[in-house]
Amino acid sequence: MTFLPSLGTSRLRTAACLLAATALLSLSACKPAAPGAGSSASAPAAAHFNAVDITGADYARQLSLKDVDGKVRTLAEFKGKVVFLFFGYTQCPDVCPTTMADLSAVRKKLGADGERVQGVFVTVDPERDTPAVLKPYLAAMDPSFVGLHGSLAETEAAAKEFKVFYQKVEGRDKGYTIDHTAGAFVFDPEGHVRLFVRYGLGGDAITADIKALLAAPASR
Ligand SMILES: [Cu+2]
Repeated sequence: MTFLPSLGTSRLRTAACLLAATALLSLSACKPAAPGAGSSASAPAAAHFNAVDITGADYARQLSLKDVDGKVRTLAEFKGKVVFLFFGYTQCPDVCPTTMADLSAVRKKLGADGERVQGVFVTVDPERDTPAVLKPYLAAMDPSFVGLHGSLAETEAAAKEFKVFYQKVEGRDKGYTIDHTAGAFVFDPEGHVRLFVRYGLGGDAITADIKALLAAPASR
């Protein structure tokens, strides 16, 4: 099962397309603007994205957790890059590996610009996803990805800040799976949260959105 966070719609009523997007039903109506096309390149508020535009959201603003080497990492240190942040767990059978593989492919597709895209993976299964488990998992996906790990309380707080849902589901035998929000948050190079990428959006759509964010002037 997949879940979407509440999208704070009252903060998003800036364009008809955004309203359609927040309904999460008619995303195909929101075609991306070709980067540089038209005469309104200086008006980032008018940009259309494939993902859900959550610019100005009053959540997903901060994060501070340790990486797999025990170093505290914050979003602020990634300024200048587009950050693609994802909550998941390494034993996830489908959503997490697919999402991370998509992002890895997007980075390759972007060529040199891919260096300016930072994947960040926050585990919602800190008990099993120890740094020793996270490190090789992410290295195999894409060595540039940063894996973050917190205590149970820290993980809960981080998920709350991002309105991310996650819940253990006990298996029939031993072990468990975790239902969790299947989507990623994208931050622009200024460090502002801009997009929520639904699971399954696809590499091409994500690439177009990230390109637009890399090319855009400061969001405010
Ligand atoms: Cu998953």
